[in-house]
Amino acid sequence: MIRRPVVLITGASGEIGHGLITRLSKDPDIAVITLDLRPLPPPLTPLVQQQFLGSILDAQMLDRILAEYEVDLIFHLAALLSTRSEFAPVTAHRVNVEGTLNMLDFAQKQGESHGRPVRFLYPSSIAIYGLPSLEEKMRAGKVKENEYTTPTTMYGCNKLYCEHLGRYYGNFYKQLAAETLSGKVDCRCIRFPGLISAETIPSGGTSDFAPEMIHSAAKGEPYACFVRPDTRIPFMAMPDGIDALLKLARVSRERLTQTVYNIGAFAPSAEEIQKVTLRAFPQATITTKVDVKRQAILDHWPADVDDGAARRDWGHEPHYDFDRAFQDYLIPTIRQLYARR
Ligand code: AKB
Repeated sequence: MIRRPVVLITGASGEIGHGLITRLSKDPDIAVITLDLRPLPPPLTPLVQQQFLGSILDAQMLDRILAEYEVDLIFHLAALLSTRSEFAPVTAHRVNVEGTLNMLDFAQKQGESHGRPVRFLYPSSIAIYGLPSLEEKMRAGKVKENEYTTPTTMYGCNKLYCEHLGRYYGNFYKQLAAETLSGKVDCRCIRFPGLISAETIPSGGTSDFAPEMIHSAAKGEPYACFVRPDTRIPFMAMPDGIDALLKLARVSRERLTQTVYNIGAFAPSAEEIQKVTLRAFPQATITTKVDVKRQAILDHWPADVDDGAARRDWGHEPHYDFDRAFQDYLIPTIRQLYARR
């Protein structure tokens, strides 16, 4: 039996999956299969070859995919985000760590069976950082990949550990075995900032205050922002996040000097986001009602990231800065979205 070559996306029904499937579908040479607990939104269904409805924790499901398809590229997007993970840390660990281990093992088996390294794209997060205090956060400015890697959330711990698992599978997997088995998984991690999509609203994250504020304003719903106006973390427009994943997936291994890359675009304060949102939607009502516990999580995340390595090694270059993200992408696309509803 000949297995069919495909790209696999886990967690495909989430925000990144939405944009990624749309982009990949423009390439007629790429066939995509997906694995998620939730079905894809109907407009995306015709864009993929097959949807597997199920869990990354289901070994039988993964064996079925292994038997039917030859996978060279995996975008492992399935995860429980930072806020949700704090309410169910053990479940978060199961999904974020055991699930990722299952997917790395799936990639290893794929690589062993077809003989080529499987590219494994892993979205990590700025949640892996843990700045000790607000003063230090302000002093640190743009943090490098190897600085302040002391996360304070279950999600951050999970993501940091899985970056290491990816590096282990790529370079040291079963290093004491007689035959060399490492090198079958080519893991590439991006530490994402908060992502803002004009088409979808996130859920379960702590950076959600920005997209929630913008979408509420566009819908004409009042919004109580759960962070202080001076809260600053890096953000990126979704199309640039998708671009980064695709760029890193395509670049040849020789160009990469590290497994894990920061990527940045802009780093506004909550107050600055509120100002541009109000300029675009003057009727909006935006107030502040600080949730001290979620605020504490954000106060440990960096004000910005140093993405010099990503720019040098594989040409990361976001198209949208703060003004362009609003003027050219968020405002027009969101207006259209809610006008249609
Ligand atoms: C979250 O807030 O949990 C995510 C992230 C920054 O990884 N958006």
